[in-house]
Amino acid sequence: MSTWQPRHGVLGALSGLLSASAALAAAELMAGVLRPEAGPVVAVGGAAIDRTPAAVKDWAIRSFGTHDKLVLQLGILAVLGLLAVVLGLLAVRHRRAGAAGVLVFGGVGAAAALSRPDSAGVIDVLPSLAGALAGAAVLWFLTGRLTRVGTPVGEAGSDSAGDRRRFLLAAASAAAGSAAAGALGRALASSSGKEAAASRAAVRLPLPGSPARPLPRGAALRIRGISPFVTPNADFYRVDTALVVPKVDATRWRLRVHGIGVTRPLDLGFRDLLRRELIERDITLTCVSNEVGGPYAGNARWLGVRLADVLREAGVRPPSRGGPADQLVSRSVDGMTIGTPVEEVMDGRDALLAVGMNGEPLPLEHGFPVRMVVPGLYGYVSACKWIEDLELTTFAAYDPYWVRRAWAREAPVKTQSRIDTPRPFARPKAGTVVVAGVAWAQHRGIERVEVRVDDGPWRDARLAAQASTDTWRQWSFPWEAAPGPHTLTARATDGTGVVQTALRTRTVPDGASGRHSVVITVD
Ligand SMILES: Nc1nc2c(c(=O)[nH]1)N[C@H]1C(S)=C(S)[C@@H](COP(=O)(O)O)O[C@H]1N2
Ligand SMILES: [Mo]
Repeated sequence: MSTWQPRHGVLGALSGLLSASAALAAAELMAGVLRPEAGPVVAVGGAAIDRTPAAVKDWAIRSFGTHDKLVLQLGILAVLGLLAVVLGLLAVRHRRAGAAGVLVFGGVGAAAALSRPDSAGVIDVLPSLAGALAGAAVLWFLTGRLTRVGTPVGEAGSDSAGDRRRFLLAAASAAAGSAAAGALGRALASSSGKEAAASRAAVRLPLPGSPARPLPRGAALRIRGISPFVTPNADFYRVDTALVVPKVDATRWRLRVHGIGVTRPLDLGFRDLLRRELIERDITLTCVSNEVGGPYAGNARWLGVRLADVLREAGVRPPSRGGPADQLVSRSVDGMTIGTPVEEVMDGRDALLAVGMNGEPLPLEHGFPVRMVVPGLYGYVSACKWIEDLELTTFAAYDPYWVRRAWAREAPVKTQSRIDTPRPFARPKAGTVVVAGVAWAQHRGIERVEVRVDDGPWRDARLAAQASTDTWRQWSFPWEAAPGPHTLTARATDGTGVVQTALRTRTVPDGASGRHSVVITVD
């Protein structure tokens, strides 16, 4: 081996980075052929999400919102780049150790893929394996060239300029090869979702046998800055653990219904669902990770079949009528498990197996072809997207995904109100300022919203007409604002007379409580 020179460091680091690119590209290509979910970045990211403590998950959602997944993947790439540089530097001195290091990281990717709840078994090892071999080979090859670059003139076999050219040529080939393989892998991965998109485009949603009640006049206020009564699909919040949106072909979709107390197990296809009586309902969905005043709530017009009817057809009785199962566990194609009380699903509320959202088939991100929606319960205990299995069991016998991660077994939505306008730190002019927002207490309804300015008395806001107790309700409060800094606070009272508590709690384990305040300055 030649004497070490500073530029060996630079070229070693470059070799490491090229090796990592080759590894990722080969893995993406293999994943594109087999299963996009098994690509190492997605697998490691997914495994990281699975192992994320509730508080960290919460922090990520709070800090990065819907970009949490992008941030996670960029973080993984950054760590990988750093490790690649280290391995490249190591390989300059110890070629074998460098290449072996790459293989070890391939092992980490493979283990991560195998550990995912939706793992397809050994084939999920192949992308990381292909990546590890390609990466190790590139590192081995490049650092082999490198040891000759810069050999002092006069030593046997030296041809410094020629060797450097050969190294750079090899490096450029590795880079070009990786780019090509990576692009091909990406193209294959995106075409793997084509059947799902095509089957969605082919869906003709039947008219509901039981349409949603027409919106009462005055249920949708038109106030600048307020959340619209119906959240357009494109603006509807998205919270899930899927780094790659599951692409389900509706023509091949099946839903099994089985478990204790099921006397007639069912196996339904998408057409079977569409042939049943469909009901259409306005229901507000909220996430347990929503902070007081946060954005993870949305209201949509859902179309679907009554989940209780399907369960009854399978022979299921609720616990109050002697049924042995108190928990309904829904499973998605991506391995999510969600536990819902059978009693609530069958108590007459509009629990749905939804196929439509605001007049179109479910968007892929919101669970196409079928998801659950249950009024009154947070999404993580009710709203399984990309559903494929319903199992009747007990709370004692089984803990679903989030319950194993410190969240509560049962989680009814807490009464909340949110000030949409004015925004925090706004500077409205003195005079009439319209304070407005939304309040929700699904399945109990909103009876009253009050607003307080600074430490003044609580005063009634005007409520929009109530569309249903399962939806949020808009409210407004015309305020004669005097110049200076002010704190606006809102509180709601639900249909059972319970006033939104001032007691602040964190989102873990069963949803944030407390009142939303906004600080502004009136000019
Ligand atoms: N398959 C699957 N379904 C899921 C989740 C998930 O991670 N995977 N997240 C749940 C949570 S926590 C919420 S709040 C709702 C959010 O639904 P949305 O993304 O359509 O708003 O979906 C629920 N259903
Ligand atoms: Mo959620």
